[in-house]
This record gives sequence, structure tokens and C-alpha cells, in this order.
Amino acid sequence: MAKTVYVLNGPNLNLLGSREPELYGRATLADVEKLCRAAAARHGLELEFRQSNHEGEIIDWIHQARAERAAGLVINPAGYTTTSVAILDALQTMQAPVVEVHITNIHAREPFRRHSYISRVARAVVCGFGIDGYALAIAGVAALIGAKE
Ligand code: CA2
Repeated sequence: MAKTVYVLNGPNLNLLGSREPELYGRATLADVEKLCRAAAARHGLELEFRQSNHEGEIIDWIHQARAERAAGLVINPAGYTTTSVAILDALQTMQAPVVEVHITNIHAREPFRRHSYISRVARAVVCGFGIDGYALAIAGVAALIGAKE
């Protein structure tokens, strides 16, 4: 049975492409999903791609990924990066590798964006590559679990 990688997106990312293109680019979340599908397929992985504006829903999906023995979990926690101990706690229950992604380089932005609760549990962090960071994160998960090229 094919292994599944979960890609979870936090609040407001449903609006990607509609504002601040100089920072986030013009691609939409549908474009990100397409890119993730191609990246997952390259590595023989199935993809679950989701976005929510609700912390509890994201936590439920992390529990689901754990229960379904996902091969890995890629997460752009967006605004929850700097606030959510609850998402950190949920991710701490995962055995599979967790990779944190940010479209922008959070370290080159406002100081409040630099501290991530999620990084504490992330096996790796990808930031500043625009939406290509998602494909890099999926390739990273594939390398960590030894999935086929
Ligand atoms: O760079 C990233 O991917 C962020 O996770 C994006 C978050 C921000 O709070 C983090 O500090 C860094 C913002 C998500 C909302 O993104 C939108 C982008 C364009 C248009 C609408 C929403």
C-alpha cells in the first residue's frame, strides 16, 4: 500500500495569491496543491492536502495522520506558528517526520515571526523558497523515509 504524506496549511492561506504578492507571490493554494501532488507522485507517495482557519481542526488532522500511520507530515502553520502550544503538543505525538514550511523567510521579517513553537518538534524547517518550499519539504520527507525517487 502506498505511503501517505499529509500537507497541512494554517489560517488565511486559503487567500494565498490574493494579497501581498511581493511577499508571497501570485500562486494560489490550488497551485500549491498541484505542486505538492506532483512532488508526492515523483516519490511514489499519496497526498492528503488540507487547509483550515481553525486550530482544533488542524489538531484533529494531526491526530488522523498519526492514527493512519502517515509517512510524514508537512505543515505551514501560518499565524499559529508563533502561538500554538496545542499544535506543538499534537505534533509531539507523531512518530513520522514533521517538516515545517514557510513561504517567506520568517527570520528576515518582523521579530515576532521568528519564534516558532512548531520548530521544536520539526525534523526540518524550510523557509524562504516561496511555494517551491513545499516540494522541497516533500522531497525531504521522502529522503528521510527512504521512499523511491
Ligand atoms: O511565510 C509563510 O508561509 C507564513 O507561514 C505565512 C503566514 C505568516 O503569518 C507567517 O509568519 C509566515 C501568513 C499566512 C497568510 O498568508 C496569506 C498570504 C497572501 C495572501 C493571503 C494570505
